[in-house]
Amino acid sequence: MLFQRDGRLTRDLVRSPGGFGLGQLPTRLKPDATTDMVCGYCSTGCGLTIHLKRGQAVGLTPAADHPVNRGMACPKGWEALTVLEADDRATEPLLRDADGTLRAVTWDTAMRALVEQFQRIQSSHSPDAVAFLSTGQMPTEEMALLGALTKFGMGLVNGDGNTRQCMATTVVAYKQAFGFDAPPYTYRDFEESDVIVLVGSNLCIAHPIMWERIVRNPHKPAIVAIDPRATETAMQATQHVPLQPKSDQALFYGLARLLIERNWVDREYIEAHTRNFDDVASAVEPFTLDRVTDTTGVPTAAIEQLATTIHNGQRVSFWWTMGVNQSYQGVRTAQSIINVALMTGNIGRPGTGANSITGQCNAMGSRLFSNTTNLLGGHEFGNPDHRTKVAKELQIDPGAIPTRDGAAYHEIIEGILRGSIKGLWVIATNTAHSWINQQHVLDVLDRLDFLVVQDMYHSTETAQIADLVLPAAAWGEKEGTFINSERRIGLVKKVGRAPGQALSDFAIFKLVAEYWGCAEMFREWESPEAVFQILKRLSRGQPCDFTGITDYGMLDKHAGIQWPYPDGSPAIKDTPERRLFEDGRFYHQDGRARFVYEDPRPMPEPPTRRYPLVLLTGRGTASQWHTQTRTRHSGVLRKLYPEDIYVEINPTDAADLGIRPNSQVTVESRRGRLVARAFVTRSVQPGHLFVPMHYAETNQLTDAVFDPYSKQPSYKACAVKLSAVPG
Ligand SMILES: Nc1nc2c(c(=O)[nH]1)N[C@H]1C(S)=C(S)[C@@H](COP(=O)(O)OP(=O)(O)OC[C@H]3O[C@@H](n4cnc5c(=O)[nH]c(N)nc54)[C@H](O)[C@@H]3O)O[C@H]1N2
Ligand SMILES: Nc1nc2c(c(=O)[nH]1)N[C@H]1C(S)=C(S)[C@@H](COP(=O)(O)OP(=O)(O)OC[C@H]3O[C@@H](n4cnc5c(=O)[nH]c(N)nc54)[C@H](O)[C@@H]3O)O[C@H]1N2
Ligand code: SF4
Ligand SMILES: [Mo]
Repeated sequence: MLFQRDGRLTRDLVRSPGGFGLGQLPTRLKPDATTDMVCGYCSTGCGLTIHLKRGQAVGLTPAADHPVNRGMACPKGWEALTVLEADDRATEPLLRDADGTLRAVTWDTAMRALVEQFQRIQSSHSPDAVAFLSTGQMPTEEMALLGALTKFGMGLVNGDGNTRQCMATTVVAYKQAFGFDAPPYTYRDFEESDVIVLVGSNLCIAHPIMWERIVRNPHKPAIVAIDPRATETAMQATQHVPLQPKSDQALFYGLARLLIERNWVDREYIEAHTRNFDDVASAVEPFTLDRVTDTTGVPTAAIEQLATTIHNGQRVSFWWTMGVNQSYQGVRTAQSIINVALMTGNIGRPGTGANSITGQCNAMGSRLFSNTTNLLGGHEFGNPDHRTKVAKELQIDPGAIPTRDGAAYHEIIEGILRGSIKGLWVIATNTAHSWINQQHVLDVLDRLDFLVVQDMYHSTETAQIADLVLPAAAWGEKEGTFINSERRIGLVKKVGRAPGQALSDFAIFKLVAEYWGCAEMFREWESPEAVFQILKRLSRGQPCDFTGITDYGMLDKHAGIQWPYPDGSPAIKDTPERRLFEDGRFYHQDGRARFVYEDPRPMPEPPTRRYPLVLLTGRGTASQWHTQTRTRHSGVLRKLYPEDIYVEINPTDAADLGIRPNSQVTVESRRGRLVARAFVTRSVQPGHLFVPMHYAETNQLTDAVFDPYSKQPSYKACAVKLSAVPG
């Protein structure tokens, strides 16, 4: 028993090791030494050396010999400990009382309220009337426990991750092309390429340490940045391709056509390792240079230059991020890039690959083990053999496993609107700021009977409208593993105590299991490391098999280990970095990768006379993280970014509208409007605006449209108008 019903925490809980926020620091750390762990912000997964005094973190430095960051860190990493100390840390459970005020309660009251409300909703509506929204920013073990608890223990079907906003497109693109969701690269590929093509990826801001790896490339690589904006990355590239938003698919079809026409493709590779080439080759025939120039706005000579650069390269790597994924046609766009990598044989060799860069520290853990879009371990809910396998490993009744995928994020939101979802549990994500078309979201969340928000701060936009706030321990206050962009499973450790009564998410899920009455099902899930062992078993025989990793100690020793690493793999020292598909075998049954084509579709909301500009959104600075709940707590970081919302405007548009630099302007879409400071800059093209996503107002403008296959929101382009604020 973890907990006494009178609300006091038992000694078991207080004394339990790293899995819980409260209590002793883990004995395996020497009290006055240093220890390495993975950073908790972006998916790069830098190693940070934590300096301890009496077992508590007192400072950090980037880990010197770490295979990922080699002694470097970005400002967020340097400041990772600072943001843990803040006045608005959630320190006790808060329950909204009859007057509508959030008041502190004991954990016992909080747990009873959660169970009572969710069970009441389930019995008066249906089990599916309660849903959850989770994250790519918790350790894999916590995500897996949440996914198993809700779906196997509490009878929920509907639960999704914020990774839907971010990685869903690539997941589908990889599954269809390769047969499994598997980013094929290792970071060394950044240093081994002679041509690096970045598509909709602003590394200098979003993944600064990956950019540093490119800077260390000794081959003087050609660097091509394909982005409508002249981003910090594009400014340092050898070629910037400033295309019109959402025209990448046409561009890559045009490139494919040109490469085929000039016989610059690798027929041998295509023959031996792929399928559907001929179909795709004829489908791209209409994408002539003139047509592609017309669609993309990129001069013919620049397209030819890009094709020539790809052809001349010996080791060409293609990398993409949100400029591709966040689109109404993201999956097919990602596959248009994969097509070009496959047809030129640029995969499975050093310095090559069709490489999607992930976003959050544990996006990859969420993709494989959150039990949302896949059944634990990259299995499928719809596959009876997979359900039987998972049930056997977990020693549960196969009937407890849902036979279908749950609703996607936007379907959950629509379910609330329709009244079919009445209870929502939001964990480590800030829906009321980050979800597309935010005004609508606030209205939707308001319709819930019961909203639970589990966060490390009580001040987030979503926590403020919750009925129940559960205070969570943060990175550095608990244990577990993250999986980074290159599939490296790395360790996070408990190097400080969580404030007040805050508990690790792991401990909160265990408590919910206890109060819900399904704790027995999770007896073996007693600590994060115990769950690591369970997940390891579940990975057996899957492409992500990591059965060769004995325990956390082994991860610690090697600064993380990339999957796959099945039982019997060679020693890590003999294969320190590994890329996929070196043998030319993909995960489809026939071992072949697939070319995929579909006609590009028109923009859902093109500019019109009333809304003549295209609004782009994305990351603003290397010092801001998403909805700013964390980064705004560091004075150092605050000095590095503009406090108030701003909009990037081309000088031509500014002059046309009589807008002076730094004056106040209004940006308005069909859904909402915001007032921002005018940042007049040539980094955006005439006809485009850019507003960073870090300010709460941004998503009042965005348009809720989605990729049909991945259901990922299209955050990056909608129609707006701009005007000067009088006076
Ligand atoms: N500092 C910082 N770093 C972060 C994050 C953060 O919040 N702050 N978040 C992390 C997360 S979760 C993610 S997902 C990544 C995101 O990393 P990125 O995807 O690199 O960042 P974004 O700025 O969202 O988008 C990248 C670029 O896409 C361009 N773009 C827009 N539309 C199009 C288009 O149609 N075609 C092309 N080719 N480009 C287009 C934008 O101009 C932008 O420069 O960053 C991670 N790293
Ligand atoms: N317009 C526009 N909107 C976008 C995007 C865009 O490019 N443009 N990008 C989208 C993308 S790619 C992403 S990934 C999303 C990100 O959107 P969100 O996930 O909403 O952003 P975060 O601010 O990272 O929210 C994470 C929350 O978890 C809390 N937290 C941190 N660690 C823990 C923990 O260990 N436990 C618990 N319980 N809580 C914790 C933080 O305090 C914070 O409130 O935004 C999306 N929204
Ligand atoms: S690049 Fe990413 S992982 Fe590295 S220190 Fe910065 S935020 Fe952390
Ligand atoms: Mo993301």
